[in-house]
Amino acid sequence: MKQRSQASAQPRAVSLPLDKETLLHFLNKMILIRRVEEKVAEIYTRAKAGGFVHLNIGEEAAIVGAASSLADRDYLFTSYRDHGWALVKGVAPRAVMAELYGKATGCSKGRGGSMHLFDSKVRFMGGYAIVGGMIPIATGTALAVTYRGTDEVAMCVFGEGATNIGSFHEGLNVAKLWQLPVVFVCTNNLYGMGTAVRRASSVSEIYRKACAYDMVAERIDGMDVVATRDACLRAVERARKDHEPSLVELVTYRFRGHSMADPARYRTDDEVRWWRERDPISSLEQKMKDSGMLTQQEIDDIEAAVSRVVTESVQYAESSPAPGLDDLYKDVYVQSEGQ
Ligand SMILES: Cc1ncc(C[n+]2csc(CCOP(=O)(O)OP(=O)(O)O)c2C)c(N)n1
Repeated sequence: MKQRSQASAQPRAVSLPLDKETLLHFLNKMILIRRVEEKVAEIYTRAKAGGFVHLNIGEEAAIVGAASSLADRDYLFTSYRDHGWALVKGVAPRAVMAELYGKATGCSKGRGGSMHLFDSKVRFMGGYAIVGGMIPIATGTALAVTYRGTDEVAMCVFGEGATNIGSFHEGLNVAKLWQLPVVFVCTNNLYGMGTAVRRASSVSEIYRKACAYDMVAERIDGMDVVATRDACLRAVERARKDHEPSLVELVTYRFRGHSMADPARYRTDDEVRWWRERDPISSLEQKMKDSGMLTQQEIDDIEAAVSRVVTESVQYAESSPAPGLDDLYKDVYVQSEGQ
């Protein structure tokens, strides 16, 4: 019988067993997410982007570690906190930025905005605003893969708040019962809006919930990109080769409020400081420097290259056209009369 709920309750220590090229790739992506998100915060404050905006700042290691365990042909589903996930799955930064601006060149043609990024070409399947709403859809995609007899994997990402929702339990049950190639990834950032996990969930170590479905589960330090990548790679391989679903809990922290509208007064300064000292980007930089794999000049070069990408993506979004009025009638389930 497969071992269940393998991890200890304690997140693991930061590790560095990979080659320089791979680690530089991770660092690059993490810095890209951070700088894009900072720019998004700025444009939102200047009222260039509408609706709600939820930032990934602080969660970059979880995102890069998990998404880099996927092959191009694999599917990725996530929540409204989706900018970083879209970028790592291969959605162009300019298409993400244009979507935030509501422009026709956005990855969802300007109709989705921040919470509904989507690009089926790179199998980035959204961007869902309903908490837990992506779980049945990702599970259904894994069922479709099984019917087709191909070897893709569906990764389904959600916050710990979603694990109290019915669809989480329905999804895990069916995934295990039908042996579907799906990896459930819970980014446990310890708060669902302003509510601490221990006040909302009878079990605050989320990975333990998988035992109800006899599912393999691990709890990982989601501030450690390498440990995250390793755990997700194990889960992806289990799904691909054995059609064995898993739940991976990534313990992480969002440095900002729930959304741009949230001043985050429900957390103490000490708590936020404790987590900021574990910033996933500076931790990786320091580890790489300490082991002689990275110089300050290399960091400066990455920052400069990322800065150019961010500037270009904003220029692209600013100069792109808004969707035309005719677009109102396109891509809807039922076309109106005469269309
Ligand atoms: C079904 C449903 N209930 C309530 C909400 C309102 N809501 C939006 S985000 C959120 C908190 C979710 O927290 P979590 O799943 O931990 O994700 P995080 O925002 O921390 O990434 C809630 C309750 C919603 N969008 N959908």
